[in-house]
Amino acid sequence: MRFNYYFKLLLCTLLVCIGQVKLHAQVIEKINSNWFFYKGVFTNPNPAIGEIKAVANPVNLPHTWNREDAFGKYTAMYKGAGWYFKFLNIAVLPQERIYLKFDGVLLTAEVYVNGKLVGKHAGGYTAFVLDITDYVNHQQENVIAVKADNSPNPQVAPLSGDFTRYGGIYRNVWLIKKKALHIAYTYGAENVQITTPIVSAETAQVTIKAHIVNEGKATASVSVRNSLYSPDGELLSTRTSKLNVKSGKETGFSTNMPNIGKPKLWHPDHPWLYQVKTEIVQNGEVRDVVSNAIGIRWFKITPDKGFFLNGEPLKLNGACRHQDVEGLASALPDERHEQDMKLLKQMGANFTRLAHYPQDKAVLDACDRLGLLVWMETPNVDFIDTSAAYAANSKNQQLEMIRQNFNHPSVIFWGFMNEILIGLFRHYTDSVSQHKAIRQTQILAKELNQLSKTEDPARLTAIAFHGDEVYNKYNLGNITDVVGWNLYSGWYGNDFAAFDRFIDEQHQRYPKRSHIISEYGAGSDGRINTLAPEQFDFSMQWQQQFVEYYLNAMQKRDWLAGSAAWLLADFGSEVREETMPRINNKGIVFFDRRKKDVFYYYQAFFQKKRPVLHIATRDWPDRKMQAQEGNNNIINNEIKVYTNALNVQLYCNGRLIGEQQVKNCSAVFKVPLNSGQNQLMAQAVFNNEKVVDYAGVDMQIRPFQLKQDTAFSIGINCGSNVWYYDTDRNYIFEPDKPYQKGNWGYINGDVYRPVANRIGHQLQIAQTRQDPLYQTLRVDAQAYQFDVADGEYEVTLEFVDPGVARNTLINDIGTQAQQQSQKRIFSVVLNGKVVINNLNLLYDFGTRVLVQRSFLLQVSEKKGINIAFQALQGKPIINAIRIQRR
Ligand code: GCB
Repeated sequence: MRFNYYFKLLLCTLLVCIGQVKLHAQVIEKINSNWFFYKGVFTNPNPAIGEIKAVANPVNLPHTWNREDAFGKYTAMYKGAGWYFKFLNIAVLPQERIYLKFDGVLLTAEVYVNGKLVGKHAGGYTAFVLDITDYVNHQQENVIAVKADNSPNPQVAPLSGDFTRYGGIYRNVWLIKKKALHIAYTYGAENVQITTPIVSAETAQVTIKAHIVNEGKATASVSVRNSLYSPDGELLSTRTSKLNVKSGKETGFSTNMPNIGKPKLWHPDHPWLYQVKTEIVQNGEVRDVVSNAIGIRWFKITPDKGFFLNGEPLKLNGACRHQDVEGLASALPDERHEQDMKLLKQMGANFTRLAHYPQDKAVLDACDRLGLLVWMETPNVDFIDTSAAYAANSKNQQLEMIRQNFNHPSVIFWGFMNEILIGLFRHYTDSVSQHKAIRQTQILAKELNQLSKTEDPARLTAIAFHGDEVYNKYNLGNITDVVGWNLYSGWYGNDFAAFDRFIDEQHQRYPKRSHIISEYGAGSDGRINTLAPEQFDFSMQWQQQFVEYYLNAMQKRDWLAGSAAWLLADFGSEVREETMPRINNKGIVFFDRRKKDVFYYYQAFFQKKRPVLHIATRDWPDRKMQAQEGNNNIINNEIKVYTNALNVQLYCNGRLIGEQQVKNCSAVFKVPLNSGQNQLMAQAVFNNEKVVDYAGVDMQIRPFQLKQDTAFSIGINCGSNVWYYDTDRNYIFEPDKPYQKGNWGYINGDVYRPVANRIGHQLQIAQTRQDPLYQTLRVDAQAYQFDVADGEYEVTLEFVDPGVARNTLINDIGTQAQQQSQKRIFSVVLNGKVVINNLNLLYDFGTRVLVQRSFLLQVSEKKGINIAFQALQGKPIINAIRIQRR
């Protein structure tokens, strides 16, 4: 190692001396690879490499220690300290300064170099820069040790939230060498701020403000050379300013570039980027250089006509985005960030709300380049802490966000609070502390707004509320330029039309406010499909219905600035149970970014230029259904086509099913599907261009007369309206239905609805991954009857006591349900024989534990299969039935 170091130093010195290489202004190296990670408390920040190798794991960054445990159902994810170590030689020339830049460490960080604490940072979503020059050992290998900690911390936002706070160094780390004279770092950003104080379609003035620091021993006379390049890379103008910077001091300067005539404007449809190169020159040598991509554009928002970009109205159409991906959690390579923004563009979006925290630079770079307008916010979520320390940190995060992202043309809104009163009344339980918290929230909101305006008068400020009057009551709606509403009527709340009523009322009562829909969405689980969707069933089809309603309702209202769907992709939520514990599945695409059919609805809705035609059966290609009496070969299904064309034709297996006028980007056809593979083809004309789409649906049809079915096999999702695909058994469970003679079904009983308008419950189930199958149930059935042929069958009965239906989530404002656990003791009689005697699920197994009982049964004398329930106490329940002929 030593030899290596001296050799490099010698080589550098030689090359410099003989004048073959000019002094490089700077070296910026991403140092993501070959770190070591130790989970837990480590007491020695200056260990020898041997010590670390013995106890820590080699890792590359980005890294989070919660990649797997954040998704465990019954084990808590690790929240605490984690230590990262990197051993490296740092060759430095005299007069150089060395910095470490961390793009994101969650939640707090302490950075040590060779055992000495260099600095600390609190806030998991913004970058920070540390000057490590005086800690570096030039003679030998250095140890960088970083203690990250994601323990809940009352002084650092977020304190709450429906998203997982994965710990670790989960963004890039940079080693930066600068000359003594260079552009200063302020709040984790290079201090160059570029604005366009004069801007129109005719002319634009670019103003550059920067701070230069002189860490050399003598006053430096400096030229700051700014060069402006056109989107094609042509040098448009150069301006040089001269100034003196005293030793150890920072000096600011400002310059206006010559106006650009008829600038190429930045717009989602043509995101032209100009470049500004800022060079610090001393004695003819470039000491530092920073380049920024900028966009020439202007915007405003009005309460009655919405958002305007470059003088033209533009409805903001888009989706929110969280930063995690299946398999990687929050530790994403840059490419993944960019790919998400591309997905949004492909969807036809022009807008994204980065929820609920500042996101990676790669996201913003992509938004600038691709043309997406951005709402960025700091993570004050659900409630705040009333301490001065919390407020100070919160303001610091706001400043860091603004400074670090100031030059991105994509950013239009600075936000700072999400649903900030939703958790307040739960967190603060007595009226005195509630009062104080409300007061403090008002003060902090005003301060954050003021700070954002002072830092950046050209941007708009934004805040997001949940659909509750409480924000008006406490005057939080008059602070920011834009008020965002997160509205979920038809999901948490009961009816879709409540959305229209709520937002119209807000508009009427507060005609001077500019409103935007900052969230709306419904959950969907790829395993759940249905022909009869209903609220909160997590079917792909209810989500589609929800989105179809909302998009149309929002589009109609001119005064509404726009909307951001909740949200682009499914994401990790440490607090959530539902059908996919630890995952919020309201995504337009899945957690792994596979597209849901609803993606194409957005595309059809937003995309005006290119044709979109999509048969919405991809979410549900494999179907298994029960034939109706009298027709064993064909089942009618409603099939939807999403398109932006005016008319569409649908063919099934070569036969024209019909032609329809498209309404609201959708056409629904009643399609007779055969047993086996069905080929669907949709055809439309868009702007004289013929477009087609093909999709396949595989249909298994069970004959109505079950006696004819010699390979009888069935799974029943008792008390449910949905088909459920069990991914472990690779098997489809069908929705419940009443008994029909010759066929199968329940006799009496009810669907379990602990809360009005909700089918089943949303709590996780032990000993299975198939939670949704067991969250719905039939209560108090007298029996199930199957009129099957004689023979041998295996009958499996599955029971899960639902326990107490409780409201686990702050966000779930639809219900405040609490239901008592019910004691139930019952027996099951299979074809006249008691096979389960006095089953007491609660007592014998506990709540929400899967209990499976399987029996072999000889069916004779054409009696079929009868499963009867006999209650000793309470009402019997059944969650799933599986019968297989042997
Ligand atoms: C909200 C929150 C968001 C949640 C979402 C939901 O209103 O702002 O953080 O994830 O609802 O899915 O409930």
